[in-house]
Amino acid sequence: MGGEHRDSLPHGPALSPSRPTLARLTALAALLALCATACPDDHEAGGDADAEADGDAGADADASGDADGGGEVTFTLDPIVQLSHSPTDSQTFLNTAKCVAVDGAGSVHVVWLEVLGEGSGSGHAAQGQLVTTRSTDGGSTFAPPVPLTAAVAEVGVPKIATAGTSLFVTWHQSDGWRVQVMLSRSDDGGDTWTPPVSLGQGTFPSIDACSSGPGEASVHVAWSDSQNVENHCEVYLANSVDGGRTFAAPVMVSTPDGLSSWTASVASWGATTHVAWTDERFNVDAEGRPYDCIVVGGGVTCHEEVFYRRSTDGGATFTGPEVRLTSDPPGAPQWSWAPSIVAWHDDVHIAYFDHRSGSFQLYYRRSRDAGATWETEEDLTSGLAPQPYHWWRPSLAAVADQLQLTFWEVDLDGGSSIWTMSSLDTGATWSSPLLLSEGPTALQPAVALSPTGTAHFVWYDDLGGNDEMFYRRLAAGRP
Ligand SMILES: [Ca+2]
Ligand SMILES: [Ca+2]
Ligand SMILES: [Ca+2]
Repeated sequence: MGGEHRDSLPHGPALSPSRPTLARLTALAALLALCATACPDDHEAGGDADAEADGDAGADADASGDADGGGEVTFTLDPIVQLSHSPTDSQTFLNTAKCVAVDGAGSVHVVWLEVLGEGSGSGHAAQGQLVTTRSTDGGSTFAPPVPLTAAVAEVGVPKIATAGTSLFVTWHQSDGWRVQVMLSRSDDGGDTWTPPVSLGQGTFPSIDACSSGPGEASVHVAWSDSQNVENHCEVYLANSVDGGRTFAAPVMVSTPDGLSSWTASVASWGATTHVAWTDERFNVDAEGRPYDCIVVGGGVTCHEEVFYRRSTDGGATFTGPEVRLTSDPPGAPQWSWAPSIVAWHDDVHIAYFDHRSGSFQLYYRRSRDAGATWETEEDLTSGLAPQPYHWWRPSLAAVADQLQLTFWEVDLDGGSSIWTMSSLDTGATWSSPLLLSEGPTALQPAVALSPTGTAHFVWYDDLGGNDEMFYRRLAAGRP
């Protein structure tokens, strides 16, 4: 079954003495998160600093006489760089947030989990250590990995966002009784990190950050948690308006309706905060009865829908409707999993994978009005030939008109490989998939974009013995 056995998703029940590990979804696994790195000042400042990035990212069909020198973007795929060389499994997980980010100085930062003791599901270790590495030359070379934490019990994979030269890393870990969403910050480009603080109870956080001025940044962390509402997950969001120094108490984003809402993904731009997630409210089993994969703990009827909700006051309140983005026929749901959401000004982009056609395919929707309305869904992969066994876990990044999507292909013979697709016209059209990985079982990719359009990909792969982290750059050039 290819990568499926390596991608079981633990959800968010409480850790307690009677339940020492996270429960596991044993059937088709589920997700991975993307969190945008959209930051108005950061990205626009970056673009201004690089005059070559001034032209439209899209192809310029009549470049002749183009005074600004704009023209068709060319991409160069650089060699793969191995980031980890550890005897333990080096992993990331979940497309709903990113493990790679580019800061305002152009440095590339990557975070992952070293699995010191196996956990009960992907993306979580009974004993683990978070590590990070960075490149200060735009991804050409990376420093040796350094620890972000000591060895921690019951810990999840880290995710990262940047605003200016500030870095924010979030993950979950047990305090011995409950699972907490943690955050650590660096205000010096990764030289030093603050001691981790808890933002609230929950698991598998997604994060985005935006700078609104020197020394100012808003930070948004979304997650799902079953420890506050009885036996099911809802989506929560914690916000900071002081560069991550303090966070307001978490607000609930999804409806506490007794049916789970999980795999949260967050993106923000200005005062608008976008949250997407997977929701059980229309799920039914084979007999048509309500079915909640979080409550039941998996099974073959994890047939969710993707939902979206926005806040127009920086995440403080969610008063607008919850928007259903996928719609299977009533009584016949199919898997719709793990949204990845990003925002650039009023453009909001979301990708997810869905089993409605009989295999997992990738789908995309966009909003051009900051999430007020959504355009028709686009099927990105089912028309491709030949078809793999599945396409899994799309992760998006956006800079201006350029979108970068990464995901993995589960082969019919059980291998897996990492791919990317580009859009240079704000998601109107997409390139053919480009193969990025070379190893046998590459999994769980994430992507970040530089202001110039250069894409930075990371994933992990087992090259014999244990998993290692890999990086590859798709460098953008303009005439
Ligand atoms: Ca390793
Ligand atoms: Ca709910
Ligand atoms: Ca569905």
